[in-house]
Amino acid sequence: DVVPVRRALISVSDKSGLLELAGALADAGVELVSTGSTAQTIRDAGYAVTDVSSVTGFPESLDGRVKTLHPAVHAGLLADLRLESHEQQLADLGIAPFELVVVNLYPFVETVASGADSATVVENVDIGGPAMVRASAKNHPNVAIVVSPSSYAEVVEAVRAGGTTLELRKRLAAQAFAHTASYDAAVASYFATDVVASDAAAVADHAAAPTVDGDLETPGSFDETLRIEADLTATLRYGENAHQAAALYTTAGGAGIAQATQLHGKEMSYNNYVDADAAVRAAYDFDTPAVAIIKHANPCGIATAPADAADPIASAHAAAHACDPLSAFGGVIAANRPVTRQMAETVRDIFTEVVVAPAFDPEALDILSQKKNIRLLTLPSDFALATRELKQVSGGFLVQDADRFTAFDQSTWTLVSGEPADDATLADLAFAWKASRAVKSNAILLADQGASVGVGMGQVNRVDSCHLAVDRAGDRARGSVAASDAFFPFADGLQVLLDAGVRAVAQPGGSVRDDEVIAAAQAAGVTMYFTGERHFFH
Ligand code: 93A
Repeated sequence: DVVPVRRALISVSDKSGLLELAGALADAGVELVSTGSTAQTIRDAGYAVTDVSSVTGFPESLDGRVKTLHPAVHAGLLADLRLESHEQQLADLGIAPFELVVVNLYPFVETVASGADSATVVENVDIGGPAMVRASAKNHPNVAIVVSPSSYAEVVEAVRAGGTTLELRKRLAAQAFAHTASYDAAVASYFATDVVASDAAAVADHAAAPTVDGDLETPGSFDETLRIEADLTATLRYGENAHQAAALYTTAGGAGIAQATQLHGKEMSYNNYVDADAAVRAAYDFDTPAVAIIKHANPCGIATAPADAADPIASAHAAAHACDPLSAFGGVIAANRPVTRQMAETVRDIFTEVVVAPAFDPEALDILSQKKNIRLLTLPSDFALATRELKQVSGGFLVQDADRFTAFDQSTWTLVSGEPADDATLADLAFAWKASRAVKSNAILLADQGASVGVGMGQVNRVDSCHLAVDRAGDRARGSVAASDAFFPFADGLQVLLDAGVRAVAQPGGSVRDDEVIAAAQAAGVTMYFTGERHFFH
């Protein structure tokens, strides 16, 4: 099922990586056929290229609207050469087949986002490109279709090795159909609004992702006008779901996940960015080496390392993973220290979407790069957690200071039940309290020895979160410590934790029924502190 590549059709709006690709294909003896400015770019670099107009015998016409829409191209894309009749017909027609097609489409989303008028937007609806992409993807037994520069290296490698495999062509075809589907979804959503009257609204919609600019950095002060300044950095394959178009915007001078450098792996998805951000936020809450593993924006494990650990970040990862190995499958991992060889050797054997860290030791990078799909990201050297957060509501934005611990100093906690905790228990409570901040409300986090052992998240009542945390912890609930992101409104949730055998609890306090809650802790002889500060996270 290996198809050697003799002839390639290249037609790209995004020319990044084009010359490396064209050079490698030319060196491998592949004939290049190309459209207008793509052909020009290749030719200018000194490689031989055939103009598509000499293949079609028809000039590129109607301002480029008709370039590749011609049987001489499409028969070459759609012929199924496993069939003698197709091979014969191509020969009779004097048409040569393509074994490789590289297309990326007119930048529709970027054109909308730029505020262009509707005529320009409409002109950027690509017709010929998707036709080639879909034809080639349909004909994947014969043709490899590439829609993203991130696939160039892999395809060049296959060409050099003698041809593309069916496995590769099918995978590329799946990407290709997803790509045209999300492209058409973006076009449809643009047309669904009144194209003529609502250009401005469409631009505003597409600018809805950015964060706050530097004008809002002073805590507690809010400017008269919120100026959003963010640049379109990438269109993503799709949003939270495949039918949602999506893009990444970055703020000038920002130093966060949006500015991370990708060292390896598939393109970052919308959900990858959301989870990577949550993972980084959780891991960087700790000054000591820490790892957070996130799924659907919630932690399935957060851990620090024992003081005497030989390889602290590897220990922290192992402990975070042990919290909930089932959920960690397909997770996003953030480390607040460079990833070591030992950590990489463990991660290698666990299906993981993303690893983000300040750096990777060279051996760690070697090990993890052998996994084709895992995305490896390094944070900018001046990385800093956001100080202001912005959330879109219909018709406007909410802005708030990022959640910071002001009640982290345990000297400000109030002992309301049981004996004062010993140093080890206090350290565990401090860890649990901090870690609970990364858990969506209602959050209950059980911890032991600087690592989460059970997390109850995102429930609409605190009792369910308590049950979830205890169930996840299993045997490890007994003797663990618990943190709750907000007060217990009744004693029932706390009772679930007490029945499971937790040895100490930290919670904000402040319920009108605090007396009942304290009485339950006292009856169980369990140490409980009020921190005086709530950490809802929605
Ligand atoms: O205007 S089109 O819809 N009609 C076509 O026949 C056609 N063929 C390729 N757009 C068409 N393309 C697109 O042109 C490709 O998808 C690619 O994005 C772009 C490359 O054009 P150039 O090589 O001139 O930059």
